[in-house]
Amino acid sequence: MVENDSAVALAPLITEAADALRKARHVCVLTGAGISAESGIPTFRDALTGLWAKFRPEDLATPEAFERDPKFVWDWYEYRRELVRRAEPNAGHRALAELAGRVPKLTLVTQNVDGLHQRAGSTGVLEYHGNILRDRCTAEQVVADRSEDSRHGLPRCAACGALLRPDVVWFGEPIPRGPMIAAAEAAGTCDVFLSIGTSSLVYPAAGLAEAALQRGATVIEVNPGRTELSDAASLVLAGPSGELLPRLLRALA
Ligand code: BJW
Repeated sequence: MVENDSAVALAPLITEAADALRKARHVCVLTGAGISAESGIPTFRDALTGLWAKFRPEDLATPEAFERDPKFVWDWYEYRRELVRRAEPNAGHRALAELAGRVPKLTLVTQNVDGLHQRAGSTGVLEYHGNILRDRCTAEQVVADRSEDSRHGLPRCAACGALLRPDVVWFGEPIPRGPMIAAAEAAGTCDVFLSIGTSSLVYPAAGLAEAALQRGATVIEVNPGRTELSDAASLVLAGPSGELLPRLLRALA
């Protein structure tokens, strides 16, 4: 096979990343919207296309927006749910599921709400920002079923009739306690940290790579673009995760 220029330029970096993974006892992985881009799900900051193009995602993913206009916010989530339901995991998701079997311990933290890691075979995934396919009761704050009459208006809780919302974490809301504690523990104890397909703009998720760096871990970024993390990362693999993660896995063999 004739490799193109960027594939050749990346070869020593892939080898270096594979060496670090080979020596690692605990690998912590943080994924963001970029890993699902090759499954056809727009990244968070590219999410507003078509009818939604004139809005900013930062203005829709807030409790204030939902309070102001729940129907409008629900319409956006129903549109995105449909995209997620139709999407399939890609080679990047599958490579991470396989990587878990090749290293002594792997903790996978995802900021994504699409459930594609689980569908690719990853287990024990820490959903840092929730899951778009679940509904949560706004009164009891628990995952809930929809009442029968939800088809005629806004979705209502089958148990208590209160308004439902998507079970995701909006700006200004706390990260669910279980995933937050487990992710902090993994970032603080891993020897290799992989940051994949995230702009590293949103905290506290972006702080996980910083914690790993401070503790002396090798931090490897996989992303076709530069991010807030790129300058500090130990290694930057510049390219799409659906190509580079399978390549990294092959180099590990
Ligand atoms: C590819 C690719 C390919 C493309 N392959 N890559 C400290 C400092 C400053 C601010 C704060 C701070 N601490 C907290 C804040 C406030 C705020 C925050 O971070 N704001 C920033 C905008 C500055 N954080 C919060 O509010 C958080 N809560 C909190 O801190 O609570 C405190 C609290 C404590 C106790 C009580 C009460 C409160 C909550 C953050 C919630 C984020 N939620 C969202 C929405 C989820 C639901 C939904 O999807 O609708 O999560 S926002 C959005 O951003 C979403 C994402 O998970 C998250 C991260 O985005 P991500 O994944 O990085 O996507 P993109 O689009 O930004 O980047 C995609 C990347 O992929 C790009 O780099 C591309 O190049 C790359 N890419 N193709 C690989 N093929």
